[in-house]
Amino acid sequence: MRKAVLPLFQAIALIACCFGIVRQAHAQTPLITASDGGFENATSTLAANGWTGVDATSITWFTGTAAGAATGTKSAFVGSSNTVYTGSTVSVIKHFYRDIVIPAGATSVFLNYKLKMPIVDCCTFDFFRVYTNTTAQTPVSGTLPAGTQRAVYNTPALANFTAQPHIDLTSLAGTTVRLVFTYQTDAASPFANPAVDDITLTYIPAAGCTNTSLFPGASFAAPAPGAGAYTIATNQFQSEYNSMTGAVAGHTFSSTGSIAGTYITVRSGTFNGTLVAAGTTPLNWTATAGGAYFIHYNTNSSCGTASTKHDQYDHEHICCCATRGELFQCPESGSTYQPLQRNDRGVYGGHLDLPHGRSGPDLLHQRAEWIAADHRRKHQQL
Ligand SMILES: [Ca+2]
Ligand SMILES: [Ca+2]
Repeated sequence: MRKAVLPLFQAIALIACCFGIVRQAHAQTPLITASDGGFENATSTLAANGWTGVDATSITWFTGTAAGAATGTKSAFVGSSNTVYTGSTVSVIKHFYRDIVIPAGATSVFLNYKLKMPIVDCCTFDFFRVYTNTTAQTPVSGTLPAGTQRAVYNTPALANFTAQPHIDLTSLAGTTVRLVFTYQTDAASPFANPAVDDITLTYIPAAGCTNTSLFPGASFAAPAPGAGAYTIATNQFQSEYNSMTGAVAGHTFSSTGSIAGTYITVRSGTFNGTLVAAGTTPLNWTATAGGAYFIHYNTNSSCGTASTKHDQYDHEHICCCATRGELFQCPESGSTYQPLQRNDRGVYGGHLDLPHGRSGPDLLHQRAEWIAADHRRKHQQL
């Protein structure tokens, strides 16, 4: 018999809209192609490599061969054109950026790049900076980005492209990050001249979990677009899965659990089938094909479970005897427990009635010599 549980846990599937964002699982998946991150496109512009430049007025960011390369023949560099690599003699703040979707549940999300800066203006004058903005924070020429600074470089001079410490962006999984690379100078010599190459952003996809206990026991039909939130269960364990049928290819769902941090895994076809998506509630995912989907709930990405506590009871009658001072757990229904040797006075019966909804194992640390549970009726939510 499946136990009911407190706190009540709601599992909800909601049709949201109809676009696909799901990626499949492979180790060390790149989110920027080597060509884009290495500025190797045949056309030497930021745009041709998938980046957006802010303020094309020199001195600003260009791409091409002028600053050399860590890999290939090209890089991004500050200059007066895509063939002239030079620092700014006036005070500027110039950026280039791109937006990247980091899949929900992604782990080890690392940004790496190689920096060259043969001229520096130590220590509070000229800088190379890396920011992460939200997509609502558009970089502006002359102003530092509004997001979070992840790295700053000022000194010592880097004569060649040099790998910089990786930046951990795992906390941004499930969001769209705007990577911003910024050049900032004063108007005085020396005139720092950063160049960047081999920008990579990689992650390890969520592995997902596979529970083996189906609850509720019956499948439910995928809610229709616009139907609003569908409550699957109000007493779901974080060790179970649901069975949803009739999903329409291309429909996007938002699966949620009412306990913060609940880790949700969606599989297709069978309960242990192909991983569709995994991540912390709320998890947005897309039915890439029509059919059945299986939604698993766990306490964390390590597939932790929670299902043994907080049993809920309507009523409980316990034969209780002479007391003699020992703390013990309430026995299971039908079992007996003898914390101390029974004394000669023997049993004198009695009932201890627990109020509705009280948690037996947590409350029944009674003092008694001998105890036997004679009836325990569990309160089932469904
Ligand atoms: Ca390159
Ligand atoms: Ca300077």
